Amino acid sequence: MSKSVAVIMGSDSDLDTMRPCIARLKSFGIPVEVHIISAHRTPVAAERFASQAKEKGFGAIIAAAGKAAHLAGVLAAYTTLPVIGVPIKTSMMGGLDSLLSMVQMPKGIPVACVAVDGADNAAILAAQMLAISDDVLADRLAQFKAQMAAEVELKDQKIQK
Ligand code: RP5
Repeated sequence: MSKSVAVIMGSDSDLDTMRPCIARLKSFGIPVEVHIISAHRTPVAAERFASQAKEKGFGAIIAAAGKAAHLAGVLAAYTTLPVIGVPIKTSMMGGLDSLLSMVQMPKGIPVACVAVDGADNAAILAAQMLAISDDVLADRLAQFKAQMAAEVELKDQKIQK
């Protein structure tokens, strides 16, 4: 059984964007726990969750937030687990605000960050992190990549006709 991954969102309004992340993690057989925890609205819960995450058996944390998107950074402050941020698209600045809030971390507290609304890639990156010490998961990732390559090759063959 592989380690689990926590998917934390700043708001329930982030859930639809994050559904592909949750589905992808499950497709790899990774146990997932999903929570709504806000860096600003529930900061004590953010500290509590991140402080306990490693001993609870999580191998990585995915944190999705928009606007002043400090969630990933706050979680990273309280854990040695890798934290992957998903900046959520916003109506005001298209998610550039979320991206910069998330990625411009001070030296010493890194956050890995995928593209705006990059939920699927966050799941794949978390799986790759866990696969470093999980050969079964590494095989599933290899199969996933082989299938993706086969689909691209098929499309290439189709346009040759
Ligand atoms: C952030 O503000 C959330 O992560 C969300 O992306 C955004 C808007 O939140 P709501 O006002 O919809 O709860 O904290």
